[in-house]
Amino acid sequence: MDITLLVSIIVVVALLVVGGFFLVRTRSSVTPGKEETKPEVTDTPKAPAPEEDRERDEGTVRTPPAHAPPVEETEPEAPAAPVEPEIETPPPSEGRMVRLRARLARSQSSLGQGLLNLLSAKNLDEDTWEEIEDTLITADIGVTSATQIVENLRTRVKVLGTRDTEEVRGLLRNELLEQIGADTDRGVRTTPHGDRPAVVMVVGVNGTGKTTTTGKLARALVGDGRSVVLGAADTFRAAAGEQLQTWGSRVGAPVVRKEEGADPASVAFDAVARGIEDGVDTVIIDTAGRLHTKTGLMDELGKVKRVVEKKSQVDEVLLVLDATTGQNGLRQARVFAEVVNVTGIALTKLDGTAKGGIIVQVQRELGVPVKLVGLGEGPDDLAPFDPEVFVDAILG
Ligand SMILES: Nc1nc2c(ncn2[C@@H]2O[C@H](COP(=O)(O)OP(=O)(O)O)[C@@H](O)[C@H]2O)c(=O)[nH]1
Ligand SMILES: [Mg+2]
Repeated sequence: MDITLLVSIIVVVALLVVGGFFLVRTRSSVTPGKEETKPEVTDTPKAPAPEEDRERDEGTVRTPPAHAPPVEETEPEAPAAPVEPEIETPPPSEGRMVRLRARLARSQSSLGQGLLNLLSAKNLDEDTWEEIEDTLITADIGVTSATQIVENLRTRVKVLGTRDTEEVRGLLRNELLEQIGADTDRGVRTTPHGDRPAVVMVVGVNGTGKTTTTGKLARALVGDGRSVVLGAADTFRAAAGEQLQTWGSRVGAPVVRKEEGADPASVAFDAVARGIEDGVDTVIIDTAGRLHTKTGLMDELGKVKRVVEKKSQVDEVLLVLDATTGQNGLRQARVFAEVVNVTGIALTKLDGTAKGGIIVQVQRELGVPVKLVGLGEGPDDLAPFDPEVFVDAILG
C-alpha cells in the first residue's frame, strides 16, 4: 500500500515538473517580437528604381495597406548630427584602361580566340572565311565592317603566303586597329576657356548609364586635379538628382539641382552660371533620357543646349550607349544623334558583353569616336578609350 502511495506521489510530482516546463516553453515562444507580426513601417517609401518613370511614381500613393495593423506612435528620433561627408581622392584617368584590361579580356577574348583559330587554319577555304565574317558579325562589328575586314585579310594572307601564329595575330591586330581608328582624337573636351568652364552635356536613353557616367567622369576629372560642377538636369525623377548628388558629394563637386519637374534647361543654365561664378574647370550636365516621343525629346534637349549656350559654349555632347543592347541601342543612338550634335560616345557595360565590336559599328554609323568606356559598376570603372589596349585584350 505504502509503495503504491509513494509511486503515486512520484508520478504526480513528475507530471507537475514536466507540465511546468511545457508551460514555460509555450509562454516564451509567444513573447512579442519573435513570431508576432511586427507593425509595418509605412513611412519610409522605397527609393524608386532608376529606370522607373515618374508616371509610374505618380500612381504610387503611399498610404498604409488596409490590412496593416495600426502603426505604433513612436517618439520622433532626434536628427543625427550632420556627418561631414568624407571627400575621396579618386585615381587619375591615365592608365585606367590598362588597369581595367582584365574586365575586357574576360568578355572579349572568346572573339579573339575564335578569330585567331580560324585564321590559323592550314587551308583557308571559302567556308573558313565565311566563318570569320560570321564571327565578326556576331560580335556586333556590323556587316559592312566585317566584309571589309575579311576582304583586307584575304588580300594580306595571299601576299604573305604562309602564315605563322604571330603573323596572323599581327595581321588581325592591324586590321582591327584600322577599323577602330588608332589615330582618332578621343580627348573629352573638358578644358576651360579663359574664365569660362568647359561644358559637357551627357545624353542618352534611360538606363544606359548617363548619371553613373556623369559621376564617374566627375571623379576622373577631380582625380586629374580639375574642379567640377554637376548639373542635375534630369528633373523627371527626384531620384536622379539624389543619385547625382551622391556622386558629387563623394568628391566635393557641387551639384546644382531643382525640385522634381523643374525645367531641365533652367537647371543646366544655373549649373553653368554656378560654374562660371565658382571659376571651375568643367560643368557636366546630366540629362533625362525618355524616348516617349522623339519630338518631345528633341524639344527638351535642344532647349537645354540653346539655353546653356546663352552662358557658354557646349564643348562636348557625350552620348551614352549601353554596349549590351546591340542593334536596339544603336537605333536609339541614331535618334539622339539627329537631335543634338553628338561629339563623342561613352560606351558603358563593356564589361558585361562579348560584343565589343559595337565600337566599330557605332563609330561608323554615327561618325563620332568612342571616347570613354564603362568597364564596371565601381566608381572608378570608367576609362578613356584606348584602341590598342582594347585590341590587345581581344587578342589575348
Ligand atoms: N556593369 C556595368 N554597369 C554599369 C556601367 N555603367 C552603368 N552601369 C549600371 O547601369 C545602371 C543604370 O545607370 P544610370 O546611370 O542610372 O543610367 P541612366 O538612367 O542613363 O542615368 C546602374 O545600375 C549602373 O550601375 C558599366 O560600365 N558597367
Ligand atoms: Mg540618370
